[in-house]
This record gives sequence, C-alpha cells and structure tokens, in this order.
Amino acid sequence: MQKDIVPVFKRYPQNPILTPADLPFSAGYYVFNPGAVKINGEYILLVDVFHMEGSICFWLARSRNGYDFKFDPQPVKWPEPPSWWPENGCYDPRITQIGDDFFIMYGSHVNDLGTRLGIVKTRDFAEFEFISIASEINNRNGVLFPEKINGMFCRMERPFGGGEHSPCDMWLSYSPDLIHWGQSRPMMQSRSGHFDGLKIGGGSVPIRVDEGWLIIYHGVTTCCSGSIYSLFTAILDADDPTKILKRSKYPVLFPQMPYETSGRVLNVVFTCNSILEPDGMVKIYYGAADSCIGLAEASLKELIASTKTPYHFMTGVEDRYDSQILAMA
Ligand code: BMA
Repeated sequence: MQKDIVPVFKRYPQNPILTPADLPFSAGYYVFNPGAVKINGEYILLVDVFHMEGSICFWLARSRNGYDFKFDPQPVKWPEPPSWWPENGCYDPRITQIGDDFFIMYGSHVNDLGTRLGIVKTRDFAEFEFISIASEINNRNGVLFPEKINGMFCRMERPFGGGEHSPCDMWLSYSPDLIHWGQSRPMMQSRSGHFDGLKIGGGSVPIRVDEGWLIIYHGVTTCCSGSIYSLFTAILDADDPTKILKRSKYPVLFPQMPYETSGRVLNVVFTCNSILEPDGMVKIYYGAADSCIGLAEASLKELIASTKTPYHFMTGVEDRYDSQILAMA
C-alpha cells in the first residue's frame, strides 16, 4: 500500500530567497537559520553567516514585501560577552517580542568549552545589549515564550549534557529576570520509529492559539548517509506548556529540494522563526542544508488541523490518526 504524504508547508517557487551570493562581499560561505520579526511592515532576518574563519556571526537582511531581501552592508555589532565566557561563535537566534523589547535567545559557543544559551536585547536592531549567558551546561534551541507564564519568563530548551548525541529532548525552564533559570522540567521526547526519532529541539517562537500554544519544532532521524532534519508541529497547554496536547505525526516540511538535500550539511530544513500574517498565513524563513534560506507558507488553520496526534508523556504516541495522508493507493 502506498501512502502519499504531502507536507503542510508550501515552498515559495523562487526559493532559495537568500544565498551567500547575496552578501555584500564574499565574507561568508553559508547563510542559514535566521531569526525573523516583522516590525511596522518591515521584515527583518537575523541570519547565521558561517564565515571564512570557521565560526558563525549574525548579519541582518531586510525586506518590505517578505519575499525580496537585501543584506545590510556590514554584520551586526554584537555585544561583548562576559570575560569568563569568551564567545567565539553565535548562531540560531530566536527573536521574541515582549512589549517594545526584542529578546534574542541564541547558541553561544566557546571553543573547547561548548555551547550555552545567550540572551541579548534590542529595541531597534541597531544597538544590542547583552543580558546573560543563561544556561550552565551545554544547551541549544532556546526559545523564549512571548508572554510570561504564571508570572515568570518561560523558555523551551534542549540541554545536551555531555556529547552532541547524548539524549536530546526538549525541556522547559522559568526565570524571574532572564538571568536566573530553574524549575526545569522535561517537556517533549523524540519518538522512535518516526522522523523525529533521534533528537528534537524548539524552532519558532510559540504562537498563541485557542487551544494553547502552537510550536514548530525540528526533529531528526538518521539513515546510512547521516541525519535528516525535518519540521513538525505540536500544541502545548496554555498554562503548563510541559503538557503536550497534540503533535503532528508527519513532518510539516522535510528536505526534498536540491538546495535542502545538498550543501554544507545534507538533508536539513531548520527554522528559528515563524511570522503570522494578518490574513492567517504563517511564513517560515528556514535554513536549507545549513547553506541558504528558503521561504515556506501554510495557513495557521491548516497547521492546527494537521496537529492531531494525542501525545502521552513517556508512553509515546497513539498512532491512530492519519490526518496528513491525503491519498492512498
Ligand atoms: C543543529 C544546529 C543547527 C544546524 C543543524 C543541522 O544541531 O547546529 O544550527 O542547522 O544542526 O546541521
């Protein structure tokens, strides 16, 4: 029996929308995994640029229509980290607006020491203020919720302890001040036998919907030639986001196009953002093969409708819903 699985996100036909050739000079080999916001009609991407010195810095790209982007002439003037954490790489920014402030939670890397979650604040994307190195062990995929929950800042995170491939599941932590973090709880696990069977991590900033919080996260599986990074959705309880109400069974986007299947890292689609438009469409500006940036769109309604599989903490998934199987032959 053949099942035809159609991903919910539809790619922009002119993808990729940004490649290294769009940089103002040949500073970077690869551009990928941007954070994104829309402010007063302007789309701003904070882009990972993998440069010739072998580390990653941030560069802004801007657009008035959400499709045609232009890089700024220079990279971002990123703030100095504390002397005890001599950051020599920053990547995968998630940008959360709270009031007039934009908080950027990102992977802060120090050679030989590892990766922590860093937090930087801006109001205008011109001046950036360092807030904290906000994790004690290796941690990535930190995503700050856009509202306080039970009076506290709240983040999804993916601590990974020792090695890169130690169990990689999603946790949730709270903070009164964005500096001290705690009340950490496990939140969501990888699902063996699925395309998110090896590791998972937060992607976009959660979107508040009637049922709770909709998130787009990445899930990894392996095959003989390495890892495959796809995107999935889940709906979390509004007041206790460690409660996963539903999860998409199949990826809402998975690597299929040549610019996603080949590049610096093969078979990767990875998002750090989503933009909800007034007409109910959701845009994601996703990293493709850690090399360039694609745009894909889906309606919020469809994303919610396709997030159907009930999820039971530690016992896995009731595997009954074939909501995304559109045709069977
Ligand atoms: C993850 C992060 C991402 C990257 C992905 C695929 O662990 O490092 O920045 O896009 O791997 O290589």
